[in-house]
Amino acid sequence: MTSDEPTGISRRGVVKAAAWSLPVIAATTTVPLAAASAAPAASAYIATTCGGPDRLTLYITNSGTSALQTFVDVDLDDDGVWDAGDGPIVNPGETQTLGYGLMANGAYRFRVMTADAVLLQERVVLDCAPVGLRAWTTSAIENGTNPVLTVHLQNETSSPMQTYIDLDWDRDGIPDSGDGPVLAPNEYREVRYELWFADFGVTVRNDVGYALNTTVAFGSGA
Ligand SMILES: [Ca+2]
Ligand SMILES: [Ca+2]
Repeated sequence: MTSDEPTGISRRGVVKAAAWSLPVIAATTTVPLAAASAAPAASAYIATTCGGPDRLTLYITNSGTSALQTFVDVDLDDDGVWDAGDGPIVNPGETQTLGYGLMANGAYRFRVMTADAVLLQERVVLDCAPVGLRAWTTSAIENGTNPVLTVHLQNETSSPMQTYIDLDWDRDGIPDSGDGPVLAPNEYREVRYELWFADFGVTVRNDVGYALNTTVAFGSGA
């Protein structure tokens, strides 16, 4: 993995599922740790989508009548020690969706709690087939003022490949412009964009799934 590829665990709050994202409920075992207590007015589950921009998505639903502070713990390296944790406040009747990006294959543990109940504790094993496409970005300010983004594409298969590069200017999860070349077998290609936006999302995919899902910021240094 190069430094330009997404680290995968930068959690994003995904507001809307993209049209191509078809969640499949992970085939893992959920331990009902809170079974003995009163049924919590909330629930949580994890869906996996190998071909989507978020390979792991956590859904937390508050079916109660008051806002609920939740706590989300994630064990990234499956060593039994929680590595990251926070959690949203979920309003009554609301489902919060937390996307976890292009996670690498492997095992991840999640725990979702409220102040007095464990809603979910689950170990998810991700085993996604390779998409055959590697993509990364580089950026530069040319001539002192012109921001230029270069999207690098590498077809890692021996077949022609249609690619899709989507740019999301306002980072609302909905692509605002898109194109993408057809790569010859094993072709490496650079696609150049001269840009005037400071902060935007970039996704690259083929017909199998996503190779890149990241954000790019051209900072002023301030
Ligand atoms: Ca850990
Ligand atoms: Ca958009």
